[in-house]
Amino acid sequence: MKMIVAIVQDEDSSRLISALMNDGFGVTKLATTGGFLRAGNTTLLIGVDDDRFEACMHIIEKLCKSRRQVTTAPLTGAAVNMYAQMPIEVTVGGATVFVLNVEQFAKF
Ligand code: 2BA
Repeated sequence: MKMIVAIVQDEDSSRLISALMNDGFGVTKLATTGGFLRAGNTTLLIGVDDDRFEACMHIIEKLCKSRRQVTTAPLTGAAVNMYAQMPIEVTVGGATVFVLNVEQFAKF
């Protein structure tokens, strides 16, 4: 079994959760905040059996789109004085996905 930790954009989260649930995946949604943009995003925890792992990854890849976003993100360190007011453009997403092996799974 694997645990998929998928950080996705809020705009994609609703459709993604619906698609995963319709295919029988269990999903937990967390409201999270990106460290760079300091904007809201969504983190999904999805526990999947090994034989359904690829199907789950495929749904995530299919439904999460990358978007260009302009921001005046709060900068840290030496860059603060030089660039703090300059808008910058970044490409966010589709999805940032971490895959962990699950040692044990129990429901009580
Ligand atoms: P944020 O940290 O708000 O980052 C949003 C986007 O800003 C990133 O998109 C990336 O394109 C850009 N970005 C991030 N750090 C940057 C930096 N130091 N300099 C220039 N541009 C930077 P994504 O890479 O698609 O990441 C989307 C969200 O996924 C991130 O939101 C963060 O919440 C999460 N994330 C990405 N990589 C991560 C990691 N290694 N560990 C944990 N969370 C991660």
